[in-house]
This record gives sequence, C-alpha cells and structure tokens, in this order.
Amino acid sequence: MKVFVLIALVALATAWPSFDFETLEGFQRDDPSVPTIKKQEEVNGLLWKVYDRLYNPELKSMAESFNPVADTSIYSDGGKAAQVLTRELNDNRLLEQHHWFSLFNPRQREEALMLFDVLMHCPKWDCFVKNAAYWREKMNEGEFVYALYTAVIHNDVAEGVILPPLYEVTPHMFTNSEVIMKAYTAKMKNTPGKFKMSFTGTKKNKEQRVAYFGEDIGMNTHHVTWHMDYPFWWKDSYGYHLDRKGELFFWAHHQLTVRFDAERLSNWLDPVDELHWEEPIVEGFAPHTMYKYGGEFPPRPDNVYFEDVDGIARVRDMLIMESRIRDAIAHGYIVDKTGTKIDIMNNEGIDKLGDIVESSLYSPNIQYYGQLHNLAHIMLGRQGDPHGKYNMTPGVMEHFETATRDPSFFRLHKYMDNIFKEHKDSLPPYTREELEFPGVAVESIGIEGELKTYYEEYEFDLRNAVDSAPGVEEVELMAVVNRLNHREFSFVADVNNNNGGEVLATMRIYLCPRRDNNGVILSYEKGHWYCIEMDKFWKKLSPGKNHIVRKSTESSVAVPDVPHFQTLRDAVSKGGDFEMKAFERACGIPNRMLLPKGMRDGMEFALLLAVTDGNEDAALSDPAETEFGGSHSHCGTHGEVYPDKRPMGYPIDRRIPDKRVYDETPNFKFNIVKVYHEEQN
Ligand SMILES: [Cu+2]
Repeated sequence: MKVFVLIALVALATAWPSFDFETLEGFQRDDPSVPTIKKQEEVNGLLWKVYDRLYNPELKSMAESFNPVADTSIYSDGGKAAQVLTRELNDNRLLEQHHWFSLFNPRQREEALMLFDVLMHCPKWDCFVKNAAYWREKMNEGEFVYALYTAVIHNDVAEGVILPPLYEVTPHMFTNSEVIMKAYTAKMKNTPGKFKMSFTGTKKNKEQRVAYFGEDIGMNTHHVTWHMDYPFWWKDSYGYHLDRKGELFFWAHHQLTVRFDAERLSNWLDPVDELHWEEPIVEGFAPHTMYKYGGEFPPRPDNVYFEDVDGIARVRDMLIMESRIRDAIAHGYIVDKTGTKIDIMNNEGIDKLGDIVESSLYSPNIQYYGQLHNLAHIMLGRQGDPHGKYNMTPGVMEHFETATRDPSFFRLHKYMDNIFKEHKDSLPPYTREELEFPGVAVESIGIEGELKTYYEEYEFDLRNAVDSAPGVEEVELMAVVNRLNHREFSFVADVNNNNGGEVLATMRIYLCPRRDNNGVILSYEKGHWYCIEMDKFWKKLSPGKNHIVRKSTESSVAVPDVPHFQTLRDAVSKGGDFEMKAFERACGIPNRMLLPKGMRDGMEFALLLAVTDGNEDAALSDPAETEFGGSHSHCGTHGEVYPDKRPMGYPIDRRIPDKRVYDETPNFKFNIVKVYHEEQN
C-alpha cells in the first residue's frame, strides 16, 4: 500500500504545482522501531490532565531535559520550525497557559501551527514525543491539544495511535456548565458522582426538540475531527495534498444540513431557513457552556440584527463576498489571482467553489473571494459583544467542537449550501446514457430488520475537566447523556448482471425524506437535494442474480464510538499487541445516528439504490476488498485520493427536471420505507 501511496503522491505532485518535493521524504516515514503500544502510552500521558502537570515520569523527564534546538539533525527541515517556535518562546511572545484558545483567533492559530510544523518535521517518534512533552509544558494547553491532535492525524510517524475522544480530554467543550460545576464540587468533596446532562434550553424553545443532534458528543467529534482531517489552513508543503478538500467541505456540511432537516421533520419542525446578513438572526442561543479558563460562553438574544464586528468584518463585506461568489457561479468561471479564468461548469467546479467558500488556503483567489465561511463563524460568534466592549470570550461558533450547538450554525450552513446548490443547478442534468450501467438492473432494494431509533444513556469521563494536586486521590466523575441510537439492520438488494462476466459495481445508497413539512410528497426535482447518504461501497457482481446484504454497521459514512480514554489507558497497561484499527478514524457520522429519528408511527423515506460502473468510478485499486479506513464517504481516505471518481452526491447531485430519466434507468431503484421511533415513558 505504501508503494501505491507514493505513486499517488507523485501523480498529485505533477497535478499540483505548489507541492513541495523537499518534504515528500519527510512524510512517508513511520517509525516501526517504536511499538504502537509505546506511542499510545505516550500520547495518553500527554493528553491526560492536560491542564495539569505531566503525570507520566518518562514524559516529565523528557520535558525537563530535552532541548528542541540542540540537535537539528533530528528534523526533516533542518530544525527550522523548532527554531522559529523556540525564538517565540524566548521572546516571551507565546500565549500564556490557563487561557482560552480559539482556532479562529489568528495569533493563537499561528502559535498552534508553529508547534504542528515542528511535529510534522519529526520523521522519528523520539523527536515527536520529546517535542510534544517539552512544548506541553511551555505552551497554552488549547494550542497544544490542537497541534498534537492534528499532528497525530497527519504525521505517519503516529500511525496506529488512537486519539482519545476529545470530550474526555477537554470535557468543558462538550457538556454544560451545570454538569461541570457539579463535577468540581464532587472533586472538592472527594465523592464520586454521575451527573445527568440535559440539552440546552426549555421546551418553550422549539429548537430544543432537535438539540439532541447539535449537542450530540459524537456528532461534535465528527465535526471537529473533519476540520482536523481537512484543515482550512492546510498547505501542501506539510507533505501531501488533501484530495478534493473543497468538495468534501461541501459534501460533509451538506450532509450535516440535510441530516439536521430530516431530524427537524421527525420532530414536526420546518426545515432550517437560510441566514441573511440584512435580516435578523431569528434564533438566539444561551449556550450554558463554559470555558475551562475564561468563564461562560456568551449568549445571543432572539432576533438580533447583525452588527459589524470590529477588526473582523463589516456586514457589507460579507454581502460583497457573497455576491462575488454568486457572480462566479452565474458566469460559470472563477478568476484566479493572476486574472486567469477557471471554468467551473464541470465536475471539478464544486471543489474550487468549496475551497473558496470555506476560506481554504487552496482557494485560487482568497484576496478576491475572501473568507466567507470563517468570517461568518466569527461574525456569529461575536454578536453578543461586537465591539469588544465587555471583554467577552469567543462564542460557541468560534470552535468546531461547539459550533453545532448554536441553531445559527445550521442557518449559516443552509445559506452556504444554497450557494453550492446554485452551482449544481447550473450544470446540465445527467442524461440516461451517462447514468446507465449496461447489463445491470436493480430488481429490489429493501431492509432486513427494522428501521427503529431510540434514545439510550451513555456515560463519559469528566476527570479531565477538574484539577488535581499531588497526593489528592482521583474520584470517579461521569457525565450521563441521552443519545440517539437505532436497532441494527441491513440493506438488502437483488441486482441482476446480464453481462457475460463479472463486473465491478459501485453501490450508492441514499435515504430521502418523502414528504415536506406540510406532508406534501416531494418531487424528484425538489427532493433529491434532501437525500441523506447512507452508504457507498464496491461489490463484484457475478453474472446472473446477486443477492446483496450490507449491514448498517459497515456503512462508509459512519464510525463506531471512539473508545473511552480509560479504555485506551487500560489497553496500554495490559500490554501485548495494541490493535485498534477499527477506531483509527474519528471522522464520520456516529454509526448510532445513521438513521434520522423518524416518528413513533413511522416516517416515510425513499430508500434509493444506484448501482454504477465501478471500473469507471473507482479511483483506488481493489475497492471491493477494502473499506478505505471505514468512513471515506464524508472523510476521504487518509493520505490517498478520494476513492470515488464521481462527484460527491452522484447521481442525485444535479437537477432532475425529468423524472422518467431516473425511473427508466434500470440500474436505479427506490422503495418507500418507514423509520420508527421507540418512545420512552
Ligand atoms: Cu464545519
């Protein structure tokens, strides 16, 4: 596989002129001389009680004795990054410890990325862990956690290491203040405790009906990890190109948007309306969430009009950015920094637009198209104190961990999603010839088992939220949350292959709400945009009839629960082989939320199976034999190209003005199914 990666990288290098060959060598080096279990033990130690001293004696002595610039031969950049960061430290420029950290704060981000840069230039584990231990003691904790997480994800030297769930490393960002305060009290009294976490607000607020989605710890983990896997600040000089990052930005967020709408429909709510810069932000928000350092997250009342935010952006800047982007869509081309037109009336256009809207460094012209997504997050985060008069901390919208708690997150993303839709709608609809897979016909698509959701209780560890002192014993502190889950089920399909021999097929499964909020059946033209991706995988079809069973647990949009921090610690102390491959990726919809909640008496959905030609679609070899890391649909494949060459959302990403084209394509079929919700008393 490594060989393949290298070939892919060389191919990418030719396609992307900004690729830096010097660092290519630094990238593809894992360090087998150190067993994974040792690396895991050290990462555990670095993240345990991150606001406190280092408990692991080995790490502690590393932090004390290591000098990051003494031997620059340990780095792949000759120690450049380490020298930069050391200079900042010696000049006393680094942010203090015990202070909040926000990735959207340019200086704080710069510091976190300085450490990321150091860790990325460590081709050996020894260099990586010593730097991590050293800088943990010197840098702001939030910056450190961010740099370590992103470096473990992106530096191959840490391959096999499982990052503990962020909600057990920095629990403040994932639970409410009430629970945190109880945990502090319990710790002071040295009494173990379990604290029930409730969703923000009261039933007087309709939005509270869907707070289980925006406040779900697994959903928040998916969102924050997606942004770590595909950071907007990524430069290819870190070692490789992130394939189709702009399109993945569109697709992962589009899916969050349509999933949220399906949850709303399940709860008798209208779909989200898009945000408008010159109209009031309808929903206010009281976060009931606090920083470890810096106090409560600021609230926002209902119906406030946007104000300019000092030093960030004016409302009219946002309107101008929007209109430049929409102009590009209307023209069918974007203009890069040199004034050259780039055609976007094709499959690749969405990738460029995604980069532009996200405010990625991949944007072909950041100067002109601006930073719509990132600035919008800050604008929304600051509406409680737009002129900085009250020294308020950044809002929940200014952290990927907390952003989806605020209903305005979904308004903002609906607004951006509609911009992407404008582009997709401008492309010619697919023709029957393009859609067909000759000789292949879907006979049936259905479900084995029941589509049934329910709430369950889940506990997570709060010990890292509270402080400790030497000699003070640990007490067990847990948060208890209600979360959505579903019964296991399987997708079952019968597919005929009338070709003489075996063919490779791409199986694309979507679940689409059948009716709108008024109970009116959605047309193909309207409904296709609301389809939820359930799964995508490859299968070899033998000649004749093929009966296909695909388990819900196998879905490539979803991931299992990240193992508890304590589980990772126990696995290390047990010794032996550390093998947790299944949990390597935390990016992906939590598998238990694969289905929208549905309704007690059943909510109708169209279950769609589209079978397309795998020989044309698949970008990587042997797709029928591998799962590409488990959650490639929204999260891609680590360090490799996106496994599917088709546009994300294919074949229902473009307009469907004539439903007959889809009805008469034999390799597509849909069936009406119902999703039930088991109500508790
Ligand atoms: Cu996001």
